[in-house]
Amino acid sequence: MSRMFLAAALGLPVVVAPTAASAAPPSGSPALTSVIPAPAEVSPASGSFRLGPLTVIRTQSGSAAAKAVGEQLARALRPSTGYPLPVVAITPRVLPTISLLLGANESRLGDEGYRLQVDARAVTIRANKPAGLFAGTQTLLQLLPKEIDSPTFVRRSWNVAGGSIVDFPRFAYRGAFMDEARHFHTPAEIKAYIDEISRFKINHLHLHLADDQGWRIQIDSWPKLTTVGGGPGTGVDGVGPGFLTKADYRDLVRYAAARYVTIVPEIDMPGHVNAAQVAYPELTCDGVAPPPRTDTEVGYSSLCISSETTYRFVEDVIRELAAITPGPYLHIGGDEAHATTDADYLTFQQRVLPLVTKYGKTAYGWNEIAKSPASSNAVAQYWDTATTNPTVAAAVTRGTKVIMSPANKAYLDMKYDRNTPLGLSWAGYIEVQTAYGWDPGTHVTGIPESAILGVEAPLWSETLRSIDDIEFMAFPRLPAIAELGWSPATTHDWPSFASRLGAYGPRWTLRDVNFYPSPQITWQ
Ligand code: NGO
Repeated sequence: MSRMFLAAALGLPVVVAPTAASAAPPSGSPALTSVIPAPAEVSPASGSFRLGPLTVIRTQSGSAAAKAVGEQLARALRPSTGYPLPVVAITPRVLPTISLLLGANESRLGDEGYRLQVDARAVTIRANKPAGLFAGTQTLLQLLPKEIDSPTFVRRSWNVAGGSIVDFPRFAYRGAFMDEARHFHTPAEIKAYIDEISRFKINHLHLHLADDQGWRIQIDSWPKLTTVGGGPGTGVDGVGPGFLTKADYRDLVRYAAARYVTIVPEIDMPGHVNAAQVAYPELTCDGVAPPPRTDTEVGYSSLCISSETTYRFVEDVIRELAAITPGPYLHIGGDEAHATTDADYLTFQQRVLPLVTKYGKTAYGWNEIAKSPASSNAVAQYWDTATTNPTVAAAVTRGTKVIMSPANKAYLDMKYDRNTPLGLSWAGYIEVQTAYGWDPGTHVTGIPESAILGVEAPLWSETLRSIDDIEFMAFPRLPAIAELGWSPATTHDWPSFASRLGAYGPRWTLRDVNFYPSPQITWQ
């Protein structure tokens, strides 16, 4: 037993020296230090675990959730290894075992943390909660040779380097985002994105479900929102039609939950509502339907703030959306309401923010909602490019919490450089090093780490149509934002991140993920 393991066994503080690897990892097996996002503590040791034809996956007996995580792990490992990998509750000691066990009983692991231990006989992942087991299995996948991600059989040995990892997130909220309004992405495309983001311990997916160009979620009390607002000819350039039925949405919620991702729905208001007004002219002040819009202008539409019809509409939408959303957040937009006067904006938010609470959800909105006193128990999404914003800082002193998405760092729809064929550039070009090069906890004056729930990486769809387009903009920048959200600030190190990313690239290739081969990275 190493001194470190002895110390741990005796309950003494463990001194972690990640560079003191006593043995190089087995050939083709990644080092314990290669994981994205970087784990909190890594302690390499000698030896290794060999995943073989007799390996079993043992999960905490009596826990259906642990078993489900084990089954998912088995499904990820079977195609390339060709091994049967049965998932069982008890195993004979002689068999090489991957154990997923609850009851880690270690408070600093929280709900999502885990402890992973690798030696010649076993890989053991322990956690307080199933979410931690899921996170641990995502780490384990990265510790196997990259060919593990091959969709077809590969003949090779499957070793995991020895040692241990203790890991837990810096921030509770790590989000990705899809803009369904500008171009509708199908449920299959949303699931494909969930598969990829959950590998990096992203735990929320924000769906932007309505905007000027389209309405993408079924609302039973206002059916024309989708039959008109999601119909043919909607979306940017008129080529992004479609909408999610409630059944589609519930299925996505379940699919995401199985990967420990919470869906966050957004209906943007009082601006960005042209599609709703085309379907229901009574949502305008003059009762006249505006023409449908398929361009990318912003800031021209507004709900009619003085009309009671507006609040009947808003409450119906919030009630129906809250009823199909088990997650805690409901996003009400609130950005770029340039066609709403300041006074009207405040009137609107004073009525609408409490409606979200009435239906049992925490209100979440773009940082403009910080203007409203009613935002003190809401969450503001910081998309400003400035590193000072007195309005948001003042709201924070009143209790508003913040999720960081500064557009010049975290917007995945910004071009990488001037030659990027997709994307926009209004917030600048964002190469991988720029996406990685900031600290959410200190980025904005007056927004201390204690007020920050986490980070989110928006990916707006004005220029994106296919899943290939989405992947090209998201990867490799999404892992940068994921690391800022998960890893301790002390692990932040560009050369380390760049080299881990370079080693990760072939995995995307094996999984047929269309990533951008940034020239800032030495791809292996
Ligand atoms: C802005 C705007 C969106 C655009 C996006 C494009 C916010 C919060 N409002 O971000 O309508 O789609 O930029 O990058």
